[in-house]
Amino acid sequence: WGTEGHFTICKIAQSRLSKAAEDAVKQLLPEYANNDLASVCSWADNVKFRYHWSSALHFIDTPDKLCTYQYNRDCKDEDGVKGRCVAGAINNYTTQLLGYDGASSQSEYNLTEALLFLSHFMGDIHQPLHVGFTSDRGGNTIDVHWYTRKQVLHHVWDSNIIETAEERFYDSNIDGFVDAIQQNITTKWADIVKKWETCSLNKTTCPDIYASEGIKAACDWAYKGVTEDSTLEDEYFNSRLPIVNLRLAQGGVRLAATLNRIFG
Ligand code: DCM
Ligand code: DCM
Ligand code: DCM
Ligand code: ZN
Ligand code: ZN
Repeated sequence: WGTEGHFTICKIAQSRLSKAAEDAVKQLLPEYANNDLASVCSWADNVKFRYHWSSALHFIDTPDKLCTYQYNRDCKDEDGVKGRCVAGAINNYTTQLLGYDGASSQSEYNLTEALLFLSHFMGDIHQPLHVGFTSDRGGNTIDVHWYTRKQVLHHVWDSNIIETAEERFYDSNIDGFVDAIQQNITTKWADIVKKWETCSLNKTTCPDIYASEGIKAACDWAYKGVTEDSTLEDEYFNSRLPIVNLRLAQGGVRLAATLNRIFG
């Protein structure tokens, strides 16, 4: 996601934290965040160049056209190093944060960075094209038009759908967009939110589930009907916006559920 998507997911998540998780997050956030997780939710994108090793941790490449994800088969980087993908990163930073032992504790890890990475990667794993096909790099090599503008399909899902919704329906105001999703979480989705939060086998977090849903959504909605030089406009926007809203909601709910389990 772009900054707006990550901001939305972290806003939703922080509003759902237990007291223990809220306190731990406040302790771990850098001073300049002013206790606002959403303000640093894109930090991991800003450090991709400084921390070059981290750039492979934002996505998963799955086999072309298969529309399935398997950790052992797919979670590796371009050199084939296992665990170096967004699902592996979520597991690693969750494990690091489980060692958090209160405000004065000493960890062998930088748990501030662990929190910012986990919050960002929980967002990215919910972007369908961050669990896309290998040969098109998650839609990065697919040229399309978003209305009249030249764009790549990946960026349409990272940013354009969200930005167009914000402009059209919320007066270009991100808070209105976030509020609308939060309304849906307590009404339309109230009954299934518990399922989103639940993790199999008493695990702390379940990135394999989130990634499997992601590649399914990529095939059913992101790639579907799109070819090189397609023009994507109202029909695509109106039919895909509900999927973007759902994935942002799930990302926020699951980030909160994961942090609540970590710090509970
Ligand atoms: N892992 C996972 N799903 C799998 C296999 C492993 O989530 N199908 C997790 C368990 C560990 C981490 O990934 O936390 C690294 O596992 P490994 O060292 O087995 O690759
Ligand atoms: N910073 C920090 N711990 C983090 C992230 C950032 O101490 N986990 C500090 C490093 C920089 C400043 O905040 O001095 C701004 O970081 P950035 O440019 O990465 O946003
Ligand atoms: N990306 C992806 N799958 C890939 C490569 C990149 O999902 N195989 C993501 C990471 C960024 C965006 O696409 O969000 C652009 O990546 P880059 O800057 O590496 O072109
Ligand atoms: Zn992206
Ligand atoms: Zn990212």
